[in-house]
Amino acid sequence: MFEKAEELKKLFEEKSNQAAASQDVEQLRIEFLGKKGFVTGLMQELRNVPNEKKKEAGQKINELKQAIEAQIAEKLEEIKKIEEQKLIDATESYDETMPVSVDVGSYHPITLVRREVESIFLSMGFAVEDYSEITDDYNCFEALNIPKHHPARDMQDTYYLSTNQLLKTHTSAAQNTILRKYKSNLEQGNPIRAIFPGRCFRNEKIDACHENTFFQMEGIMVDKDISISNLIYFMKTMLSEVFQRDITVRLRPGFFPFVEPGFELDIQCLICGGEGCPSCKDSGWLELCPCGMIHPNVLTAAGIDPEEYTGFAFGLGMTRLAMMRYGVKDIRVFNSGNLKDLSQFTEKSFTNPENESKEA
Ligand code: FA5
Repeated sequence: MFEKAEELKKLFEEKSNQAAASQDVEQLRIEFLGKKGFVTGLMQELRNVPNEKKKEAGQKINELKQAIEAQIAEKLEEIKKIEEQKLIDATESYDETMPVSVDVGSYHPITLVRREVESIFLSMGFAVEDYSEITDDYNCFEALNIPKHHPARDMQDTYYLSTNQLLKTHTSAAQNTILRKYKSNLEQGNPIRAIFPGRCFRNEKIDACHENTFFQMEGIMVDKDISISNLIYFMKTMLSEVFQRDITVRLRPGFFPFVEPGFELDIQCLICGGEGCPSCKDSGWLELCPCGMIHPNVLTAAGIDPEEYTGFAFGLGMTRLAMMRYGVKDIRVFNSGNLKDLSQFTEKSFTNPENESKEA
């Protein structure tokens, strides 16, 4: 019995030295420790050992079993390390400097226009703010001087949620929050200047210039003595920077409960040159950027004294601006997800430089 245990120990060591993969070790485990394995067989032989030797023999078999278990664990650990190293070596043979054969991708045209407008306003000292797409009745309407049951609500067919919230119909919904956020500027003698782009949702009848999901960019400026001249200056600067050429605009009275006076700023349609086409609903003009002087009630709702401060606000239709900027005839292109159309507007410099140098 004792000699047999020693022989098995040696046999296991020999076989274990030859094992090169984890499957080999598993095979060994079954061969020695499995139900029909050598060690199990040895245990069964215990019953033939005389009583006075049984205890010692039992201990010997237990020691053998524990030694084999420990060696199996050690061997598995050793093999695992070797296999990991093999994987690392294989990975290192991958050449990460190899040129990629496809273009990286492209920005959505709305993103391009948004960035352009943002950088224009950033250079004029405006902060860029973000605001959620889900808001509530107070922020979207009441804080903007549009009480419940006011007919002006009909102009924006709203998606209400079952949570008493709603999808914001215009970026003006952030006015109250942003005015409150920057109110302390005024106390320190500085103006409030912020723009806040965002996605808006309305239950619209969709056509070449109307979407149910579109982008606007709101802008506000509040200080002492802000007037319509300031508003017109900023609108003119923004449009001439975006288009980099003379464009025809018109300013006409417009009604929005949150501004007084209010204006509609229209751009002459750049698709048809003002002759009339489906993109401008045959009018030759496209409503682009309504604006006006912030209503005293809106300032009051944000805790700003309208006797002391005045301000302007505008709501730029960014999706329509992108239509005019890139000559896109139909607004539906922007939400189409069609990469063939949408990838055309990205600057060449955004494509993979490796491929460009190959093409050159
Ligand atoms: C508003 O949304 C006001 N909140 C704008 C405003 C802000 C006025 C601050 C005064 C002061 P309006 O509903 O007209 O206004 O939308 C503003 C612009 O968003 C429109 O001129 C148009 O360019 C764009 N727009 C509106 N509805 C759609 C639509 N369904 N699809 C695409 N663009 C739209």
